[in-house]
Formats: sequence, C-alpha cells, structure tokens
Amino acid sequence: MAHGTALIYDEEMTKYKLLWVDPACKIEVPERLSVSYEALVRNGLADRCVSIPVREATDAEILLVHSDEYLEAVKKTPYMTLEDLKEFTLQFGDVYFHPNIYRCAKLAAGSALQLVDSVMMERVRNGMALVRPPGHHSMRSAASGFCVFNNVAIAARYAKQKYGVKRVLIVDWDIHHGQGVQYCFEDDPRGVFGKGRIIFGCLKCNILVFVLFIFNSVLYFSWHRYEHQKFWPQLRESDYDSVGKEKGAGFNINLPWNQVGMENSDYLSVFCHVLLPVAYEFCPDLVLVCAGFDSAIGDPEGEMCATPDIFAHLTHLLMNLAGGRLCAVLEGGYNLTSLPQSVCQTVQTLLGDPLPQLANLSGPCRSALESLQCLRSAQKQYWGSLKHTASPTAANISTKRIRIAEGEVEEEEKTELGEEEKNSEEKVWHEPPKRPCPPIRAASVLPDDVACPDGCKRITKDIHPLVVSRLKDHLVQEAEDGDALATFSTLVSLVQKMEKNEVGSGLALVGDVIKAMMCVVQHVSPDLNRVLVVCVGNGKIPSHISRDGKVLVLQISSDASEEQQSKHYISVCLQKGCCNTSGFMQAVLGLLLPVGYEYNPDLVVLVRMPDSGVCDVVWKQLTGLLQSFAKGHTLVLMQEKENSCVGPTASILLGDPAPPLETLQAPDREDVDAVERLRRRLQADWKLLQTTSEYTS
Ligand code: Q9C
Ligand code: ZN
Repeated sequence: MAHGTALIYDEEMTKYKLLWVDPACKIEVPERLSVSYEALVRNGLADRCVSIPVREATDAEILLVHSDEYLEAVKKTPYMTLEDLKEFTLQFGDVYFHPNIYRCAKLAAGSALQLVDSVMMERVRNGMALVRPPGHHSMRSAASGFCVFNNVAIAARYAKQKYGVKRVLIVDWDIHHGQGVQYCFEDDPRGVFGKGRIIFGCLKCNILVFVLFIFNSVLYFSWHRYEHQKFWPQLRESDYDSVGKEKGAGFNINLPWNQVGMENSDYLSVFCHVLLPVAYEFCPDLVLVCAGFDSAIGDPEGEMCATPDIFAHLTHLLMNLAGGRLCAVLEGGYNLTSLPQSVCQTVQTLLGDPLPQLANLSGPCRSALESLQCLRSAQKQYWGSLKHTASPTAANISTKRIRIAEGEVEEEEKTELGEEEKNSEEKVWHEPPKRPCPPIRAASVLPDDVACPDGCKRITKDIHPLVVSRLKDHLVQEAEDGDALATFSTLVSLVQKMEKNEVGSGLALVGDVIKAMMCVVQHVSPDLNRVLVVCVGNGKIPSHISRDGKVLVLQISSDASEEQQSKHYISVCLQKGCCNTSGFMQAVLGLLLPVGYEYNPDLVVLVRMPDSGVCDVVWKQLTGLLQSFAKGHTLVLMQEKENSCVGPTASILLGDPAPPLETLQAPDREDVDAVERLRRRLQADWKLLQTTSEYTS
C-alpha cells in the first residue's frame, strides 16, 4: 500500500503580481504562496513530505478543459505591453494578467497533474500542491476570479483519461463557488456505466429486469458565500437547486452560505449531513480538493469564523474515501496568518498526525440549517442516504431568493451598514496548538499466543495492586481468574499512557468485552472528563455506566429497545444490525460523528461485541473515522476468539486508510427512518444532529 505525502511547490509561482491599481485584485499577492511554504518548513512538515517537482501542463492537457482560442489568447500575454495586458484583462472579471502569469498558470496546472501522477502511480498516498494562480473560477474560454486555467478540472479529466479513474470526487471548500468546475462537469456527457443492478424481478413472468444506471463520473461539491446571490460571482446557478443537468443530475452539489460568520459547527454539519453520506454512496476512486482557505477566520473575502484546525478535520474526514487517494490543490486564502496555519493543518493531517481536539462545538446557526435543509431536499431524489428526509415546509426559505431576485428591497439593506462596522474589526484567534505524535503510535494487549502486528507495541501484562483491589471491589468476582485481572489492570495502565500521550491508541483481545469496557471507564483518571464508548453489535450495556455525563455510550445493534435512550445512552437499532453497510454508515455519519464532535471526548473506547456481524471494511471505516476524536486516543476492545480482527484493526490505528466500501445501495427505509427518528429525538441535546431549521426556537 502506498504511503507518504507529496508536497509540490516552486518559487517560480510567486513571480507574478498585480501591476496596476485594482481594489478587487489587490489581495491576490505572491506572499500567499511563500508564507504558506515557509510555515510548512518552519513546522518541520515540508521535510516530512516527498517533494515532487513541478512541470508545465502541455497544450493538450490544458485543452482537456479550455478552448483552443482561449489558450492561444493567453499564450500571447507574455509578449504584451502593460497597456495590452490591462486591456486583455478587461474582458474578464476580477482577474489580472502579468507577463509571467501564463508560465505560472502552466506550472499550477502541471503541479496538479504531477500530484495526480504521484498518487495514481502510488509513489505517495496523498499530497498537496501549493500553486498560483488558482483555478476553480476559470472557464472554458475565460479567466475569472484570479484564475487562468482550471487546475483541478484539468486534473480530474487527466486522471480519468490517463488512469481510467471511474469516479472522481471534487470537494471545493474554498469560500467562493467554483463555477468553472461546475460548468465543466455539470453536463459532462462522458458518463460511465455503473454496475448493473437488479431493480425488480417478476416471479410470474420469470423475468429479471436489469437496469444499468448511468453514472456521471465526476461529483462536484462546493460550499460558498452566497448571501442570496449578492456575493461574487453572484450567479443564480450557485444556489442549492443547481444539481447538475440531465445525466449529471445529482452530481453537482452547492451549499450556499447566506450569511457571513459561519463557524466550525456549520462546516462540520454540512460534512456530516450532506457531503459524507453522498460521498460514501458515490464511492470515489480519487478525491480532489479545491483547497481554498478563504473559508477560514480572518479572511477578508470569506468573512467566516471557522478556525484553521477545522481543516485538519475536513481533510481527515475525506481520507478514508478512495483508499486514501487524496490530492489537495491550493485555491484561495488571503489572510496571511490564517492561510499558512490552515495549510499546515491540512498537510499535517495528510501526514497522519493526531487530529486536534475541537472544543465548544454547538449546533449550526439558523441560516446554515436553512441552506442544509434546502440542499438535502434538492438532492434527495438522487441519493439513497437523503431519500427519506423531510422536505422543508417553511415557505419563507424558497421565496426569499425570489423576492431578492425580483429586486425587492429587504430589511437586510438596513443591517448592511451595521455589518460593515462589524467587519472592520479584526478577528482574533489562537494559533492552533502543536499536534505532537506519541512515541508509540499503537499498543496492544494480547494473549501470548497471538502475534502482535508489525508497528504495534505489545504491552506486557502487569498487575497494579491498587488497580486490582479496586477492580475486585467493583465488578470482578472472586471466581475471576488472575489472567483476566492482569488484562484489566494492563488496560487501565494503557489508558494512563494514552492520557500522557506516550501511546496513541490501543487494541486488546479480552475474554469479556463489556466487562473490560466497564473496567476501563470506571478506572480512568478523573482528568479524563469525557469517554465516548462506541459499541458495535448486540449485548447488554449496564445503563448506570453513563451517570453524570462522564461517559457517553452509543451502541449500534439490531436488538436495542429505543425506550432506553437518554442524552448519554444512545442506542441505534438497525434491521440487520451491523451487517447492512448502508444502514450502518448512515448511523455512523449522521449520528455518531455529530454526537462525537459535540461531546468532544478525551478518550474513545470502541467495543466490538462478539458476533457483531460487522464486516471488515465497515469496521475499518468506523475505526478510521473515530480517530477524529480525542486526539486519536482510541482503545479497541475485541473478543478473544476474534483474533482475526487484530491485524485489520491495527493497520487502521497505525494510520492506513480504510479500503473503500462498494458503492452503497440505498439504505433500507426502516434503517433510515430509525436513524431519522433518533436524530429528531436527540437534537435538543445534541445540536449538531439538526438538519432542519423548523426545529430551532
Ligand atoms: N472584494 C479565489 O478565491 N472578487 N478567487 C474580489 C473583492 C474575486 C477569488 C472582490 C474573488 C476571487 C480563487
Ligand atoms: Zn476563493
């Protein structure tokens, strides 16, 4: 399996700049690139990456996306006088030309292609390209928004053509709408045939009807500052109802932000409730990120409030798709403090370092919820995981846009002045804390006859008299054998090592997983304020465990009684338990992730119940996604006889990406309903579970 992270950068791309006065373009400066790179060097991250040289994209490659006329026109710019350049620039919006920009634009697109090559040829697992000019606004025959060639769109076509990549997911977290990418793929006729599915069989006539779904091969997701079409580029087609055309319907996903000031919770909410469910269902072979950091706090364009460490999480949440094949290409980002911080967070995550803890998450704001709800509703007919969600009933949502489009003056006009004042005050935030790697990434507590996986450190069993006597008082009967006691005692000291960050995560084979889990949660130090216990499979968890909120239990099984629910004891009941991949992922993405983020545990205990029925790939996805929490401190408890799970579990804890799931079938209606029911019941306690704005009071 490929490992390592590519970093692509060349100083040459700092060698063009705005040569005249233009307020719209003055923020796009060469320092954007140099400060980003210098921050990577200063933090020791550049050194840990595989440095890949840049190259120029060829004409043929640029023509994958752009017209011949446009390319020929741009080709002339190096020979133009200042006056000619100004004149040439005037045909386009919010962009400038310079004698060296054509060269840089070829290098920027070429960098994206070098990155795709490195990942597809498995020289590295993932990577980032720091480039100028950015790309996502440029169109077939037009420069726009500082962009000349559409780097990521070219990379997507190149990956399909050169490597036969079937499905490419483009995630555009830049704060502007990448209309160039949308136009490029929204009616992409080059769909590929998906696998055949038996849609229905008629017993009477003995005919099976096969329907071949035609899949568009590029799925584009963008969130962007929109403000009901008042924000640049002010396009009608940037709204949530642009879902893609004809065969491409459902493959263009726009989340408009209608207010500034969106926070980490708003971003995570959109990932959990739209992007991730759809992305897992799509099952990409490659993930490309339009990695603009103007969506970070302090940016003069975005005016959002998400902190740089959110990009660690956004990156991580995409890293278990496509077998970890992720290429991030820089787009915007104009605050010279938050930009380099965000770049470092992204690259450090690609390198596999522990995730930062996100504190104080709450629910999304009302405006974000409105957008989320509208988007889910607009996309529900295309995606099984959104299929059974309620349609918005609030009439004001859809008419607001119409009223604005018709030029009706809004009360917002008034607030605009106040807004202006608010914007002028500088935003302050802390530099994200360091993310130190523990000396031991993963440790194991295993019976002597079970081999310890490579890279994992076996902890030899030792009995701490103090722990043992406390254990005896609590739950271990006299009849319990000494070996079990030694194992439990060792688990407790393993957790102590995690707390000191001497160990990242751990896995153990134990005789009784529930007992082991109880033992751990009852003996963790008082400094561990919150423990998230995730139980996979059937089995009774003593309900007194979650007293006082120091422990949150979330169980996924097929036999839960829903009456037992409480804020800290959540039981998800699925028809086929953990065997049904789509139902299971629905619960993980739509319930577990939001609750986990909001709870913000200091330790995660993942319990695999005996005979849980969970398949290997799903188990790996879950284990990988749980690394989002508690700075990656996860203790995995498995039943002694399931020793075949040790290897797969260890590989994920050591940082391997989970293998992709098959393209997901629509989850069973009952399962979607069960998850929805639970979400509604719990959303008063866990605000990140909200998906509709009606609920907010
Ligand atoms: N307030 C990228 O982020 N509009 N492009 C500037 C000045 C153009 C942004 C208006 C913004 C283009 C890649
Ligand atoms: Zn941007």
